Amino acid sequence: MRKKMMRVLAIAAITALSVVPARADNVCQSIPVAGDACAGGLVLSGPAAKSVGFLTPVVVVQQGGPLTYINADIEGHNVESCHFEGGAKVCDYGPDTNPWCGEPDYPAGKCPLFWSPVRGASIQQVLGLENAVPGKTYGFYCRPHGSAMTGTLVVLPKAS
Ligand SMILES: [Cu+2]
Repeated sequence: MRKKMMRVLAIAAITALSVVPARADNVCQSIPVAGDACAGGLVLSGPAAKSVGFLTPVVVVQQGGPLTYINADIEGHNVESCHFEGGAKVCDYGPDTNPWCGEPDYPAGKCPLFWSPVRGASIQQVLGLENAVPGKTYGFYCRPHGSAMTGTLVVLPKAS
């Protein structure tokens, strides 16, 4: 009985994992996003994201973007270039000249390399990817929810 239940749970887990990317694609196709926002990478979060995390834990993007963040949750979330190592917050920082830099959130030298605003249910562009290094992998998180919402961003060279 227990073995059978474990098998059912394993199948459910595998099914859930294989459904997530397809669902992200479907969301992108079904929402009328202006321009070529969906041509690039897509980060997606849904209801109760502060408990379940991002629905797209690994995202691939070209250097420079575009990277679109679709938040389908009522609560505000964002995408920012910080992650956790051994419980400590580690951030990748960019130039202080970006529009989101400055006090009180991002003092000089501590401005995230890439960033999107914290917004409830919305479609946002993640900015700053022109400063991302091709071939590098970055961790990201949601600023309000920290380690409860994290993901990995793989940056590919710009297609020529
Ligand atoms: Cu969040």
